[in-house]
Amino acid sequence: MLIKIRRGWEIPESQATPESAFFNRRSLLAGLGGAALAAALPAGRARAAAPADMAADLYPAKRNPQFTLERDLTDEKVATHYNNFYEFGSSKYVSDAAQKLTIQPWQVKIDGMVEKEMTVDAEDLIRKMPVEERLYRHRCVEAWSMAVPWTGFPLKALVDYAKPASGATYLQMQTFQKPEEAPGQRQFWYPWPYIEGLTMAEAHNDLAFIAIGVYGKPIPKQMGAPLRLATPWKYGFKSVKSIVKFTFTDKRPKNFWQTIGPDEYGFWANVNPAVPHPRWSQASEELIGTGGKRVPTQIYNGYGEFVADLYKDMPKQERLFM
Ligand SMILES: Nc1nc2c(c(=O)[nH]1)N[C@H]1C(S)=C(S)[C@@H](COP(=O)(O)O)O[C@H]1N2
Ligand SMILES: [Mo]
Repeated sequence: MLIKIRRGWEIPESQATPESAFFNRRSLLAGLGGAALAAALPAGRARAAAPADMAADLYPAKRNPQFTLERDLTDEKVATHYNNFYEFGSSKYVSDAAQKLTIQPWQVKIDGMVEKEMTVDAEDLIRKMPVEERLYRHRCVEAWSMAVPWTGFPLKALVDYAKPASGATYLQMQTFQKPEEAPGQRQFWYPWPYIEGLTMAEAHNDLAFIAIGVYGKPIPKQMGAPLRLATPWKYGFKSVKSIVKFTFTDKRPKNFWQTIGPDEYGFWANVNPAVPHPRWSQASEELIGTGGKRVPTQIYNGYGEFVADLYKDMPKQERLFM
C-alpha cells in the first residue's frame, strides 16, 4: 500500500482512517476477499508463529459445554494470520511484526475504584482464575467473522478478585504502550494506548471472557498475548488485546475507535444486522477461511439469550449500535 510520508500537522483525515477505509481498499485487491488473501499467503508466512508458553501446563483446558457452536471453527492458520492489531500496522498481516512484543514478564495493574490498587504478574493472575475453553463467534465491524476456541476465564472472576467499590460503574481496559516494540504506536496521530470499556453489568455477564489461549495453546502475540478480552456479542474492536491495566471508574471510557471516528464507532457496539455502519451494511458477514462464504449476521451475534436483558431499558437507537 502506498503511504505518503507527511509531517504530523499535514496528516489529512483520510489517512488517519478507521479500519473501514482499509477494508474498502483491500477488497479492491484483485477482487479477492480477505479470506482468499489469507489462504494465498506464501507458506513461510502462513506457518503458525511459535506460541508464547505462559502457563503452558494449563492446556488443553476443559471445554465448557455451555459455549459451543453450530458453525465450523475457523482454520487455525487463517485465524492466527488475519489479524487486526493496529499497534503493529494497519494491514491484516501483522503476525510477524507482533513477534517483537515482549510478554514475559507482563505486569497487570488493577486500579481506580477498588478496595486496594495492585499490580500482579500476568501468570500469577491467570493461576488464580478458573480456566476453561469456550467456542465463540467473533464478528468484526468490517463484516468478516471467525469462530475460535478460546482458552481463558470469565471476566467476572477478575472483577471479583479486584473488589471494586460499589460506586464503580465502568471497567476500562488498556493495551500496552511500547512504541519501541510496536511500530504502529510511532504513528502519533492515533490515540494510543488502545483502550476499551464495558459497563460493570456487561463485565459481570457470563459471556465476557478474558482469553489467554486459542486452539488449545497459549494465545499468539498477534491475537493479544498474554491477556485479551472476548465479548462475542459486540463488534470485534471491543475485544482489546494485550491488556496491561484494568481500571474501575464511574466515567464512561472513550474507546480508541470512538476517539478516531465518533460518527462511526460508539461505546456499545452491539452486533446488529439492522443498523448499517454509515458506509456499509451489517446484514451479513464473510466467514474468513471459507473462500468467501457469507452468512446472515444475527442480532447480538447470536448471543441474545445471554445479553439482551442488559439493554432492554435503553433507548432503541443507542441499544442498537452506537
Ligand atoms: N490493542 C488492540 N486491540 C484490538 C485491536 C487493535 O488494533 N489493538 N483491534 C480490534 C479489532 S477491530 C478486532 S476485529 C480484533 C481482532 O482480533 P484477532 O486479530 O484476534 O482476530 O481485535 C480487537 N482488539
Ligand atoms: Mo474489527
